[in-house]
Amino acid sequence: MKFIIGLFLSFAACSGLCEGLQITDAWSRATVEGRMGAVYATIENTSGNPIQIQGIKTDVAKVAEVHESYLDGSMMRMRHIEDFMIPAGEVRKLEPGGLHIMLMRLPEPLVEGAKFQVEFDLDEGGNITVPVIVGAMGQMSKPE
Ligand SMILES: [Cu+2]
Repeated sequence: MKFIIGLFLSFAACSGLCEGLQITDAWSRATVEGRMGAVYATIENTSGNPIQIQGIKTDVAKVAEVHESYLDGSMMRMRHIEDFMIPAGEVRKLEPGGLHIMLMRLPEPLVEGAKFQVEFDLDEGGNITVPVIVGAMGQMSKPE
């Protein structure tokens, strides 16, 4: 029985990719001309080592970086997290009001219903490309 469970777990960890980092449920919101966008997702490190995201690339924005929203008194502010690290076995949720991938200098606004891709470069040399779906403006969770 132990053997069967072990087998199942190793399959689950490798569905889609075996890099050790699983990025799922990525979504974004429609934007207005000249404004920034954001990508939200669930990032899980299924490996036994910490993994750092070193760079993020996408065709829809000239700059993409990890940000964290935080409350400064009553003001919502954001800071850039330069070395975004996911400890071994941990999950980081990127969601409105918290961690997010900021998309800056968008040549074109993001349109509801569109799809695009984001590429994550990892410190161990690999990279992961993730599909992102664009929801409505003001959407608070992944579009159906
Ligand atoms: Cu931001």
